Amino acid sequence: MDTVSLHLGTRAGATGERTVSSVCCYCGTGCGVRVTAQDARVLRVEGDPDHPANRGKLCSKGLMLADTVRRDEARVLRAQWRPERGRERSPVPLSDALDLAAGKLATAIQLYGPDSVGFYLSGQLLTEDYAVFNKLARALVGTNNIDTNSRLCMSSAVSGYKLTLGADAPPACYDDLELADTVLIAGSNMAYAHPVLFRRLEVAKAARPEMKIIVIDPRRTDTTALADLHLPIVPGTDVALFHAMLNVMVWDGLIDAAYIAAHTAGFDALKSRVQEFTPRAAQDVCGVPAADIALAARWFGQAGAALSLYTMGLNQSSSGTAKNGALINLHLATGQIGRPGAGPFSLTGQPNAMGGREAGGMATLLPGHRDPGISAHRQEVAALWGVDQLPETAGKPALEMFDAVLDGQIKVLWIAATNPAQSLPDQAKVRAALQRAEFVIVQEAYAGTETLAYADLVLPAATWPEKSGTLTNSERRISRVRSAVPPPGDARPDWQLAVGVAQRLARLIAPGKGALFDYADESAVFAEHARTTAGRDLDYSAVDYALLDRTGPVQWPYRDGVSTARLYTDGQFATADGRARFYDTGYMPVAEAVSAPFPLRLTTGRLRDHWHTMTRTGLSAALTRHVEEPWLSLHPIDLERAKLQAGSLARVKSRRGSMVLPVRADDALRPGHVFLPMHWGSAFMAGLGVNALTNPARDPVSRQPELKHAAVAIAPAHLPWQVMGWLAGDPSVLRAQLAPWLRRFDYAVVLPCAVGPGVRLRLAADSPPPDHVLDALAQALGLEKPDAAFDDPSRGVLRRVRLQDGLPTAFLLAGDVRAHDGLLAWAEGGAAPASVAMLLMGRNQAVPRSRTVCACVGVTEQEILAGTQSGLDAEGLTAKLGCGTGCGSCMPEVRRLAALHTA
Ligand SMILES: Nc1nc2c(c(=O)[nH]1)N[C@H]1C(S)=C(S)[C@@H](COP(=O)(O)OP(=O)(O)OC[C@H]3O[C@@H](n4cnc5c(=O)[nH]c(N)nc54)[C@H](O)[C@@H]3O)O[C@H]1N2
Ligand SMILES: Nc1nc2c(c(=O)[nH]1)N[C@H]1C(S)=C(S)[C@@H](COP(=O)(O)OP(=O)(O)OC[C@H]3O[C@@H](n4cnc5c(=O)[nH]c(N)nc54)[C@H](O)[C@@H]3O)O[C@H]1N2
Ligand code: SF4
Ligand SMILES: [Mo]
Repeated sequence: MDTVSLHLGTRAGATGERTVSSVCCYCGTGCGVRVTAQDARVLRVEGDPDHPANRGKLCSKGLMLADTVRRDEARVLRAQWRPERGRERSPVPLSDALDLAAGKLATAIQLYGPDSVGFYLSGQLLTEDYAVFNKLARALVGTNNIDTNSRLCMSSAVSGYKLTLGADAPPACYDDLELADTVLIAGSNMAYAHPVLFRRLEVAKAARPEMKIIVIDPRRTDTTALADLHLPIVPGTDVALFHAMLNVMVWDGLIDAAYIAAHTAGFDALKSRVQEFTPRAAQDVCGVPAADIALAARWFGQAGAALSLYTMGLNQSSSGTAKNGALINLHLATGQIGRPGAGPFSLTGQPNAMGGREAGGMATLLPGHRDPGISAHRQEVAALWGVDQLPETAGKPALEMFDAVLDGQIKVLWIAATNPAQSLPDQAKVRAALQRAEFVIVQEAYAGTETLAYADLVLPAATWPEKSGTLTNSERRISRVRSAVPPPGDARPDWQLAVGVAQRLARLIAPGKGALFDYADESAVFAEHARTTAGRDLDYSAVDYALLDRTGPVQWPYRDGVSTARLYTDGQFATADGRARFYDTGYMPVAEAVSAPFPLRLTTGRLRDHWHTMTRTGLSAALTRHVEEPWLSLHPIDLERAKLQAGSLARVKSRRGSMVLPVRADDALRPGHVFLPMHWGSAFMAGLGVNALTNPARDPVSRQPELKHAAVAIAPAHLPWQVMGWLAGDPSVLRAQLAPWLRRFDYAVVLPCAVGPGVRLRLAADSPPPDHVLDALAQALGLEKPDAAFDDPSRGVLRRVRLQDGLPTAFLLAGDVRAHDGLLAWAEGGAAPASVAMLLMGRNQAVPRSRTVCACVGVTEQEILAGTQSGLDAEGLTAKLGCGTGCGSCMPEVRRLAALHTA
């Protein structure tokens, strides 16, 4: 009985509080959460002990979810429209906005045909959202131009699975993390990106230390801290490495000939291909010792059960499909699939990238794992939807879609739940396309995103925890997302906005088709979608909301009332003859050669506490503390070679763009390699953000771009005139207010504060600006009439502070920033200085605040280092300081810091 009431989702308490079972809105782990709300307020978010994905655990991002729920100006609360470019947008009633969208679509379809419309969606939509958008695009508009940011994320995993196993389905499940004897983690920093799964692996490894963990990553990440063997390969060389591992397995007799004979095809060709990939040959290509490659092969080949976990280090590559295929080859050759603890397990990035793949939410997919290029599949879907036919012309994948916008083929672009003006590679081109489009619709939940700047029409979207629907996590598990509070303002769930436009558009272009979008509620959308899976590899046609309420989350395929934990247990694959295919592929180097004048390799990726373009995590001070600002990290040798000091500003350039930011020394990188976090874009800094630099070259099969590799150059940026400002208040309001300053300097950032609500402003220029600019700057921070000042405008120096009740509420240091740390310490609640004037002159000694390592408990690096100096190990630190006792996401770092001192 208990489980019934739990899974039903909502439980009311005495004080008007209610608790709703739902799922975290971030990564593809798909952790269950319990959201407690009162009226429209979310009071707290906790891990759901009954959810099989996380059994109550959450990472720092999940634990801080309540911090990021907003109902004010941080959100898009109303529809907005600008009748002409260059004008400001103004609010319009939602129904007018839906009319406008329908009108624009109808005109484009009538004048230029259905393929003049493009939909660019997101792996963060719910399955119901995809289902409606997909039907709208293909069955009503009549175009296959519907793609998602999964093209930047999972599409190489999709093609890898389909070309080998026959269907886009991860064959393993989370329980395999405990059952594996060897775990191969390739191109995944799961300590940061899938922390709750990583925690499970840490526990498993502690319980069974003989478990072997191999990590393949060019960087020494926190994930490598758990590794018995780390292979820091040169980026892009994974295929050579996997082939060499197979070479060793063949020589050592570690392959499973019986399995190969019974269940696969194509081994002989692959076997002769890998002959040339000796460990020695691979050592030269991959930059890791031949002996380590051989050791990895043996650990894998000799394991009772071998599990691979892999993500963007494989997928985001111009050979992403080949990397996936070459890794899956290892499993097929050794029969390490379809058994407990074994299998090639692609972890999904976004919460519902899987649901999108199921619902056909990509140009190259149709609902129920069908293919728009196959006429029988189009016919089946048309029949299920009750239309005569679906469009034949191939749809455009993400980057091709933006190319088509740029060359004028696509006129109307509808963007939902993604921020392409930050996340797509080669931003200069992306921005040009957005500028060129005739009409851009942006359906967005949070205010101030990079992409909103290009919107002609903004549709206000509801978001977590307002939305209701389903999603599928990495282990094929379908969970209910339940709304805990109503959406604010005019915001509506994404599927409802799509229905609103679809019904209006039908009236304009195909009156009979309005009925296609008559859904009573989201459960009706799900029911229609679930029917498209009947008889397919992923069959969950028997699943509906009532069943999910009764039983809790289920794993597809779901047949005869039973979830399927693992696929291919009988050795029958989803191909016509039931045999899996070896992927016979050569090794191709990265698309962009690294040579003068771009001698360094740039790779990009994630930080622990930020999510993508930070629209949500940037609202939580606690999540900002781990890493407060964007920097470029380089190996100390490269830093020296470039004549740079840690903390100084550098200009980094690629063939496509450049940016200025501070540098850091990081010996976790290989010499010649630099790393940039993906999170900060032009909403936070001068220029076009990290993707100003990245390469749009893409995989020939999956069309996924090589976001993990670009050739760059770096040089000191001589910008001696510096500004540091700080202002208390709501960060989203202040960021909007200060945004114009980002466009006036080579280096400029406006960042959320890590302590208390507010923003920090930093600017740099080669010489002081004229007086009127200094005045404007002071005015922007509300410091025209400061409470204390020490100025010397002739040298471009302003030092000003505004006080309230004896505490700073704003300060500005221009031309002389020595007082910064002291002022910030005071502003953040430190003791008042004996003399404000002395402080402004920078005569007070202040220790800069130490970086926070543990976001949950608020333990700093300095406290941890002091603890290790007094002889504490990681466990001792946890006991004394409490770090790691919240979500535990910081434990790899705590262990690393502890080891650093004892080493
Ligand atoms: N904290 C946090 N978690 C997230 C997200 C987030 O934004 N923040 N986003 C979610 C999403 S959508 C995704 S897709 C996942 C991504 O999860 P991950 O893929 O784990 O994260 P990344 O940091 O993008 O890249 C992983 C690693 O690939 C390595 N790498 C680079 N080039 C190569 C290569 O050629 N070969 C190999 N073997 N490795 C290489 C990088 O050094 C990096 O450490 O994270 C999800 N979880
Ligand atoms: N250089 C570099 N670039 C990368 C990557 C990389 O590793 N390196 N990784 C790539 C990958 S794997 C991914 S997945 C992408 C992610 O890139 P994006 O998808 O662009 O990133 P997000 O910030 O998650 O964007 C989601 C947007 O949807 C809004 N939103 C939130 N909830 C809702 C909702 O319910 N409805 C609607 N309509 N909007 C909502 C958010 O405010 C936000 O603006 O970035 C890619 N870009
Ligand atoms: S691991 Fe963290 S971000 Fe991912 S679903 Fe769980 S709580 Fe959310
Ligand atoms: Mo992703």
